[in-house]
Amino acid sequence: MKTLTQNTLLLDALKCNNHSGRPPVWLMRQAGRYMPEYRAMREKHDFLSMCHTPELAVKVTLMPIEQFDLDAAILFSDILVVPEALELGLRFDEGIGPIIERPLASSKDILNLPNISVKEKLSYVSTAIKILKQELDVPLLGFAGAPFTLASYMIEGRSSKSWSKTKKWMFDDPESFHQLLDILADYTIDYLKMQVEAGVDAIQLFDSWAYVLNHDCFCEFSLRYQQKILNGLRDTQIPTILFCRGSSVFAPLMVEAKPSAISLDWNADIREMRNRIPKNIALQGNLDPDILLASEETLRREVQRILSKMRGEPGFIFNLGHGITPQVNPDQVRVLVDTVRGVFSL
Ligand code: 1CP
Repeated sequence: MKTLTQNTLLLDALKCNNHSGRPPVWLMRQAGRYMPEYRAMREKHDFLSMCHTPELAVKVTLMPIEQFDLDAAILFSDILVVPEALELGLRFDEGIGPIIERPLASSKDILNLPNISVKEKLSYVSTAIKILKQELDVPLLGFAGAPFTLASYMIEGRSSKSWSKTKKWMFDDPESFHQLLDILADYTIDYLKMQVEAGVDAIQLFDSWAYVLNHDCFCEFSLRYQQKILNGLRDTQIPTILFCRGSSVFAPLMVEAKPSAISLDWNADIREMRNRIPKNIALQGNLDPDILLASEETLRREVQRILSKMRGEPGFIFNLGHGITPQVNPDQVRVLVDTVRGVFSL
């Protein structure tokens, strides 16, 4: 049994203090449907049972760590366990994705949200983290969804292209929308503090749908609550990563929330971003996830391209701009990781 985190590359990079000569590498959705072992487990268990059962969540979290030389693990769970804990009903339908069974229809529904103890309702997450910390020799990332993204699912009831119900509510009744975001921010602080107490080494906050917002609404309805959460965690000293889709546009604003790192999509030139974002904030990401579908040679070349743009940067974490897609061949993940680790060089 291992009890020490021996590989500190990720934590060093989050402090902008990685002088090892190569960046740490981990991948969003590194445990997922592209892995045959994951699909085999999904034949026996539904997705939510896997999240709810610590032994299964631990097994899935470890799957990519056992196969690839990744420098960090990310807890296997989902951002939507928070709305589930708020008793809105959650299921995942094949081919559709998440369904919130009792979405919020009006401001009255906010008042009817139950007053819950996150520690009690989501204690299975804490149990999984404690087991993982005994097993891992790389840092463990915890995570949560940011309030705007959680509110979007809670209002729409499912994934949407436009999130128009959410935006209509936000524009027509900003006061109650803020009330909802504020409640979600408080629960998220409790949830992430619980993860920190259980032993995670860093956390990532996902505001996946913030990119549907215009500049001013991003500041008012997304960034303000990211900032509230990071401020609420400040006394724990946990390193934090902020992820938004659309981060190319919003990254310079996200600096205000003072995260340890900002996770970039693939639309920006990471070198140019490095010049714009203060040097005490690390950068993560930037590889187009679809490059994993291209030939091995092209993949290696594109990984090298980012590596050479960021050579010598003490605050850089290699990652994709968003999660791995189910069609990816796991051999390509090995090629990516090996290229970052310097096993291949052109
Ligand atoms: O087996 C299956 O069918 C489930 C597929 C799956 C997986 C593997 C879902 C359903 N969630 C997850 C795991 C997951 N989700 C992780 C685990 C850690 C990792 O390996 O990265 C994390 C961090 C998430 C976070 C998450 N869930 C986000 C934020 C990140 C992002 O992708 O933008 C969001 C938006 C969700 C909601 C969600 N969960 C699953 C689906 C299909 C969706 C909907 C996505 C959408 O609306 O398009």
